[in-house]
Amino acid sequence: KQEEQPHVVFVLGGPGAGKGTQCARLVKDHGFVHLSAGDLLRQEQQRPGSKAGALIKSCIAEGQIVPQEITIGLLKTAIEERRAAGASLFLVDGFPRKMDQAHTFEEQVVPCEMVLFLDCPEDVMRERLLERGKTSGRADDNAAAITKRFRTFVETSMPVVEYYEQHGKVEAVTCDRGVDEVYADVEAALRKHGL
Ligand code: UP5
Ligand code: MG
Repeated sequence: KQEEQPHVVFVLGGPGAGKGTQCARLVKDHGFVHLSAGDLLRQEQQRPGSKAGALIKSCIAEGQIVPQEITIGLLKTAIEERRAAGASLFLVDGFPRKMDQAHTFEEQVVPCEMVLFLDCPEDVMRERLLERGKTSGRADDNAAAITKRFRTFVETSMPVVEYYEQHGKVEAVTCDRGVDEVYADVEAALRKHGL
């Protein structure tokens, strides 16, 4: 089973669109492994002795994208660990956020099978993030950081979605609806690609 390439789905969408929420359900029902690039970066930031901790912290607080070497290193390690344990279906959440990351990952790891694009209006995402910010403890769930995250998403990350759109790999799901309704369309989108 190790010879077989892993299947990777990129789960993209603006801050607060619901990437983590939808991925958690897919793990439960469909046996995917969920790797959130943001979660891996936050873990690395807190790891004692991490050389990248300070840089990760400042990038996240400013809504900037962490240099790809760091993020891809963390993703590669996580994928290798889970593959060694027999996993083959991966949801890579919140990555790639920039074109260079997309190319490097596909060269060094594996081409993605499809992109699940969670499409949500900014006012809905802002409201969700501000609400979550009351309890999340996330350094970037405040009005000022949210504005910066939105700008980075539109300017730098949407071109990645458009690139994959041109290659016929994108399934878009509208996300300003209840979690269950969104999830039904997410499942249908994956089914279309045999996943
Ligand atoms: N919620 C979810 N779905 C809902 C629904 N249908 N109806 C009502 N409420 C819904 O959801 C957000 C909130 O909304 C939650 O409270 C949820 O209950 C509710 P969640 O599922 O967490 O949304 P998600 O899209 O995962 O939002 P998140 O805040 O995680 O998105 P970001 O893309 O901003 O965060 P991420 O962790 O991916 O990245 C953070 C930062 O890390 C980036 O800004 C960047 O600085 C850095 N980063 C990199 O540099 N490189 C990377 O590759 C990745 C991250
Ligand atoms: Mg998330």
